[in-house]
Amino acid sequence: VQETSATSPSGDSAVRNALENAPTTHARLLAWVSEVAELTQPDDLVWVDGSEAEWSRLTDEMVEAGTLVRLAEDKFPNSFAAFSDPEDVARVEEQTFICSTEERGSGPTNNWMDPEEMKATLRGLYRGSMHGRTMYVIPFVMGSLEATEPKYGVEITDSPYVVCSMRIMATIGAAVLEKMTATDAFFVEALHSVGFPLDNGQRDVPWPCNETKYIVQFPEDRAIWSYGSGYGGNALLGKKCYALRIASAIAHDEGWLAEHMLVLKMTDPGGRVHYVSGAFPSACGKTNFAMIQPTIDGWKAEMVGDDIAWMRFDESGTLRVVNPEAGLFGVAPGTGWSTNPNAMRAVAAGNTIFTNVALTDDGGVWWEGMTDEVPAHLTDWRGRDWTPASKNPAAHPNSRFCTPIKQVDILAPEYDDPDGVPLSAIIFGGRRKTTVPLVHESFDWEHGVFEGATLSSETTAAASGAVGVVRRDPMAMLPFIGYNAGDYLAHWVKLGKAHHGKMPRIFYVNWFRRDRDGGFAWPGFGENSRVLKWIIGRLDGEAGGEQTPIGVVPRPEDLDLTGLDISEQQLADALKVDVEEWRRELPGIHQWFNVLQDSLPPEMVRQYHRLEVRLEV
Ligand code: GTP
Ligand code: SPV
Ligand code: MN
Repeated sequence: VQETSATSPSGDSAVRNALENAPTTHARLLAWVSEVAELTQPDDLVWVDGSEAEWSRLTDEMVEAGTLVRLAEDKFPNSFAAFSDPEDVARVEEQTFICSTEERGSGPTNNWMDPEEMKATLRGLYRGSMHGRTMYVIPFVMGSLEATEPKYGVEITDSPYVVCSMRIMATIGAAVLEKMTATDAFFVEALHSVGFPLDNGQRDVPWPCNETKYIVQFPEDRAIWSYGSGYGGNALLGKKCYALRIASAIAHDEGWLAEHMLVLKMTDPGGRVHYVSGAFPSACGKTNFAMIQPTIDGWKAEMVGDDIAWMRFDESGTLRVVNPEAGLFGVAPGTGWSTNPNAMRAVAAGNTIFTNVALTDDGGVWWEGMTDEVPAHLTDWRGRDWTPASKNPAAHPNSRFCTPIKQVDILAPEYDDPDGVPLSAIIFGGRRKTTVPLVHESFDWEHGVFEGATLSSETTAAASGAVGVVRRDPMAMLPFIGYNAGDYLAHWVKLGKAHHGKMPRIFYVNWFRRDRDGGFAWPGFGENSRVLKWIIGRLDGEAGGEQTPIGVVPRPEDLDLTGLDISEQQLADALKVDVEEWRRELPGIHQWFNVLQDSLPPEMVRQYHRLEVRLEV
């Protein structure tokens, strides 16, 4: 991509006009928007109002431009499919930076560059990067606009796909801008450009992006600068960049937690309610667990959130949790009528943007695992003819559906309560073929934090790079901690001490263990409700279990297996704690702790030694 020369006069005056007629008097916002326009040289500037009319206009324009395909109205009303550049399909962790002033502030697990140096590099890339395009200004709030201190942001982007996706994922537009202006509120500056300027008269491509990509957080400025990618967490900046990386840094300063967690409400047959959260790495089952369809009698599950949780203590010291998002950006493959009917109903209600799924010949979408029956012919995510004989999957493994949360019919009515819901249990989980049993309970908070700190999982297609490699992913936050990872673990330890006796109990699950034949040992999905019942039984002092070196594990008789088709052998494979396997786990944990060096909290070293003792090494 070449640097472009001077902007066209019409562009200049259109932008000036939009600035003069801005729907806000927020001084910092106006100054920032004109500064960015000056730098990026867009042809036009639009203040996004979040209206239905605006959505229609933008989706029409994107259909016209070939960015979106309109789906059949009778199947997926007001819904669209987008297809990204094949080089822009997932988060780019190797190009994601935490640019704190001191390198230590970013910690050993994040990429770091001096903030001034990074800003100079990025200014060079942003110079003229919106030429030939419209610059959109999206006021948004993460969490409730009615919160005591609403968490505002403004995303500037040159991607209409981002505008429409942000409209689903967050509360955006005129009402947000009005309140932000009236209270002269602080907002997080979130700048995004696809990095594909157009020369005068140059034809656009369906999915503009740039080979050079940077996803940069400046935690001290509470600012985000993203360049070169149009996909998901790289570009919808309210999500990972704000609600996790920037928010975790704010939370560290203010004594709360911003986590990569689902939140689920369970009501037992007696009407008792428990809220639980689950931290599983990307593409490891949060959305599915959040939308679980219980297979056990009398239990009801409702969803509060499927990806991000903000957890704060109320005056009584109870940990309460809020889902800051307004939509789902869910993994499509594996989501089907048998595995996750609640998600299928939500997307079938329409108003959805699918990205990198396959198209059916009758204007619908399909992906691996959606239906048991595989269509005889599809157009795959790269626009090629596809049949069941084709070698490649029809949908990209990280293809996604972007759907308003309100379309989830099992949504808990209190899902958007600004005060959140009280949390009873935290469940860590990873994707491991071996070693980690179906479920166990940690001994106490500190041990639970150790279990979260040493969480391991096989990498997935949610990030670019190798898939299936076991890595440590503390609290499922490895790519999302906005500051030093050792300090992050210390923050968890500290909160447990400060709120001793009031913290949620900590559990650990693995839906992905293999049996001796190589298949999944546990059927998963709705059957995970049996595990939830055991967890809640532990909270209520009703469920038994066996002490093992890693924690308390249910014996087969401790689980409600009524009506479940599972062999004794498979169940044993799922629940087994093999001391030898766990001994082999130690070097990996040791190596990971070495990475953290002097920022590793002493409590984690102590827990490591206790595990060694219990494993008799
Ligand atoms: P992100 O949105 O990337 O953070 O992912 P997520 O944690 O929400 O993952 P999601 O629920 O979308 O699941 C990812 C993949 O795991 C999908 O292909 C699911 O079908 C699969 N999956 C989810 N739950 C289970 C389970 O209980 N058993 C098995 N075998 N697979 C599961
Ligand atoms: C994840 O990777 O954890 C996601 C998808 O939830 S993205 O928003 O692209 O980061
Ligand atoms: Mn996620």
